[in-house]
Amino acid sequence: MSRPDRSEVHKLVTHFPKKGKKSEDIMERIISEKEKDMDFSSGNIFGSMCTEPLEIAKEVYLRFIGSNLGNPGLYEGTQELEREVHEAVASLINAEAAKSLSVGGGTEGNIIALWRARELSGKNKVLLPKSAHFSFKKACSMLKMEPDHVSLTEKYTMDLEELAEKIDDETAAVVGIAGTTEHGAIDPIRKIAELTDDIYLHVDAAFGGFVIPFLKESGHDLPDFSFEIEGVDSLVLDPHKMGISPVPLGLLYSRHEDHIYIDSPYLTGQRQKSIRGTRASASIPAFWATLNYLGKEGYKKMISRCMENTYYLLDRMKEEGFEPTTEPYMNIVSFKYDEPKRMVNEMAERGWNISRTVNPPGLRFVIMPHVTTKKIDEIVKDLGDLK
Ligand code: 0PR
Repeated sequence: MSRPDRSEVHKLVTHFPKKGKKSEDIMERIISEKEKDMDFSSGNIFGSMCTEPLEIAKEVYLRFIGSNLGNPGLYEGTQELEREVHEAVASLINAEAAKSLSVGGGTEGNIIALWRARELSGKNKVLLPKSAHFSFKKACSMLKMEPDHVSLTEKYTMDLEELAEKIDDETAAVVGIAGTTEHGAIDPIRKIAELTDDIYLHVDAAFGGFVIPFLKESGHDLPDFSFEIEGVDSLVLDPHKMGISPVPLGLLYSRHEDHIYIDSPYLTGQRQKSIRGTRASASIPAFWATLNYLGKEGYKKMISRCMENTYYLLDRMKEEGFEPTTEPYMNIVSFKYDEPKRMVNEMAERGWNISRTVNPPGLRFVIMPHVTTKKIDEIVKDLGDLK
């Protein structure tokens, strides 16, 4: 292990102020730094899975700013709202009978799911599609599990034949994705479950979990992905993505009794099941407010608008000569492009945030609720200029 050069470390340290400063001076600096951050309300962010929270969510967040469900006995009100959030979301994904846990997001949910799979099976091989988010690399590295990536079909979903060949006695878990990071593709979870029998099946629906149920209700023909499929053991979905909750908030549902926990005798709660100890919990009441404010109708409308805008972007990009990598499943769309890094950087110089895909190289757009048709017209024009 190499240590950083001490003189280098020293150069980076800002001195801790000797005396307190005036709040006006503090705020002046804070405001000037905040102005450097990109803002969802600018409409220029096309590369993020998050968006501007509702005003009511911001107000609620502030009220619960000190809330910490790592020590739940002190926060009975937060706990009650958490219980209601878990139940409400369970009803979207047929998880009424499942155990639930608030987590920091898809990453923590995926790590805990694989941890459980390893403990249950005593094995360490993980089969997952090549489209899986990089959080699984972290999970496997921490848990000393062996990832084995399954190829994708031309629709960017996991190849079932190859999966069937790879499943063996060493397999601890199979992972399916409902809404891949790069293309929004949905793996055929029902068919995957037919292959996994008694092998742990985890579904990463971090993004798609708040999209697919509402699109299905609006009449879109999308596959099942959640607990209506008997073989699904656990599923993570993130309110802080398409649930438009303030960060950080993910929800992990599991069919099994909780078998992973640590005793926490000094605290009001006697055991901890998440990776974090102290957990900033203000996003839970803030999300409770969001889902009560929008209701199913509100989410359906919001997501339908995102889909209309996705198809609007698709058409405008085609007119400009860009070819989509695949037809969009949801409000993520990418386009084949040979030099995505250059384009992402040059677009950033013009004030736009877009991201890129690796497989295949391309440009990726997430059409979140803050994106407007006016901004789509503007961004497509700039992309055309820089092509
Ligand atoms: N699973 C999937 C399918 C994801 O797309 C992501 C995140 C995760 C798990 C991990 O979720 P957390 O980062 O919440 O733990 N995908 C986004 C990405 O890496 C995360 C993101 C969010 C990136 C906001 C940028 C941003 O501004 O692209």
